[in-house]
Amino acid sequence: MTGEIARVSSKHPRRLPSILAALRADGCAVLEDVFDEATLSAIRDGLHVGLTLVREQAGQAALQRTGELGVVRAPMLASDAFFRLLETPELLEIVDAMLSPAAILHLQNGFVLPPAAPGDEARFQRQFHRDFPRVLNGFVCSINTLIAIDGFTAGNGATVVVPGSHQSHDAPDTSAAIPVECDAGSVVVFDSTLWHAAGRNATAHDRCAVNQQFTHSFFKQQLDYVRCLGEERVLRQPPRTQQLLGWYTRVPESLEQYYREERVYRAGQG
Ligand SMILES: O=C(O)CCC(=O)C(=O)O
Repeated sequence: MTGEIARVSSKHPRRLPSILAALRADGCAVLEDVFDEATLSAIRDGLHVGLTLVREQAGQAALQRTGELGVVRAPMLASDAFFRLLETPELLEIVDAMLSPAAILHLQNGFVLPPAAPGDEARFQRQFHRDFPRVLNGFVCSINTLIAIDGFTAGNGATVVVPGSHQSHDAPDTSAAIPVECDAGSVVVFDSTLWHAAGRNATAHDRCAVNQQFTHSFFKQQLDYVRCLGEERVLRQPPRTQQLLGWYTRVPESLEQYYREERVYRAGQG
């Protein structure tokens, strides 16, 4: 463990080996300068549409009860800009190397972290947790790519991580946690067994981020994206995105589907 978070430019020719080495050593790294301002602005707009959509579908009371105010689940329902995030080569090469080209999207969530208010600590996002809380003998099951839509600073609630706390059965000493500060458009890449939390947003502005978690294709997704988004939306995407959304790992729902010539899952999904 190095105790510091590695920062690697997305333009660097050896960015991939550097990110992989940092993920193994510290469980976390920052890939800088991945998304441009036009993309960030489209995502920011989409997050606000998504917040309204989630509020309409789940209801304010349910969001309050589950500590999910400000969390936009399935933002692809709100804007196609979120599908484009899944086409980012600099992120896909990390998914390929850490998991496999057959990996799937476990979740894509938007986070609109508001200025701190009393009782905020109850938000799930603010409590130290692991996004994949299972340690399987060092086997990497899942990785996260957390996109800073606004710059992350210690003051606006940058994600805090405990470097080196990944792939361990024991909860770490969270006093060793450090904020991952980075510019808007950077991506915090981490092993999903790493302990982390959203920081406290002491500014007067929302801090926006998008979390994308990827797993091997034999784990269940957080949401059944094919059904949630609808087949028509999924089929409009490029093949790799269809793969990520789970199109090729659907479970046959009938004998008719099971015996169909064109299967709903592909053999050899690793
Ligand atoms: O919003 C953050 O900084 C942390 C997000 C989070 O809790 C997560 O990625 O699971």
